[in-house]
Amino acid sequence: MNFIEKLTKATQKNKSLLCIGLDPDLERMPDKVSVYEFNKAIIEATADLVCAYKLNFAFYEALENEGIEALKQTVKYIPDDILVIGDAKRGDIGNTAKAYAKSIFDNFNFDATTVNPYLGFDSIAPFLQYRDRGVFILCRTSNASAVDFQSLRSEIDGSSRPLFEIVALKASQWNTDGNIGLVIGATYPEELRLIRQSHPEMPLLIPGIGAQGGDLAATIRYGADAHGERAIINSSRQIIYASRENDFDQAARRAAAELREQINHHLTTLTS
Ligand code: OMP
Repeated sequence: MNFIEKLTKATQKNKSLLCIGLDPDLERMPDKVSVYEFNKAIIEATADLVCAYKLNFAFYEALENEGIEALKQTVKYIPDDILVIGDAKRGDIGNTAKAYAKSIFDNFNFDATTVNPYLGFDSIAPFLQYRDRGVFILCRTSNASAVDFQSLRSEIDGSSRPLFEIVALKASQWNTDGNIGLVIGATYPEELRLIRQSHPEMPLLIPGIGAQGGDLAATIRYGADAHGERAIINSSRQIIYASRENDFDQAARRAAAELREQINHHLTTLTS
């Protein structure tokens, strides 16, 4: 099964576009709970509510060996029918990219990853060679400074376009094996609308809901494809830190259930 089939199955089975970001931060986690125990409890409490989990490498690397071990064990613990995204945002010259891809896909066994396109095609090609895995290319990031480079206009095929649109165009040209997706922040709904319009079938990973204040209604309206699918709506802090007490897993479940319900409500308004 390739990553799109896995994503579609998980979305349909759990009636969910929700992706929970497992971004462990010791300062916000309950005391005396290890990173792996924390993740395990959240996964146990929410696995029927999501289409994917996303693990951002930064939070694990910051915790040295314990973090890396927790990253490995967490990927193994996630049920096989849920998509697991390793958010590594890699981008480097070809042979280095090949080592990154081996680490993420062979060693950690992620179904998909995030990559930074600044170095161009040969930095992404080693990831694409894993044809059954997903490669999400940063297109329009959720942060305020996204405009610094991503909004700069450049000439392509005789017309002037902002860089994020050119990234999306190139990504669709590179997508010969159907394993590319794009990352677009929920904090930029107009850009999301433009990209979805030009790339109706592209899977979109959309972070920025919750702690970053992205607009959920607009995200669903513009981000979902014609079947109400292929949009992976990520929320990390709002869900995993819903409580710092012993009930943190059940609080995460309540927050995830509520967000999934809101997403599904917005989806019904699209089709009605
Ligand atoms: P919360 O703001 O806590 O929901 O976390 C957002 C997660 O999505 C973090 O892991 C970010 O690194 C990631 N992210 C963004 O916030 N903005 C982006 O543009 C891209 C990503 C990402 O690639 O997932």
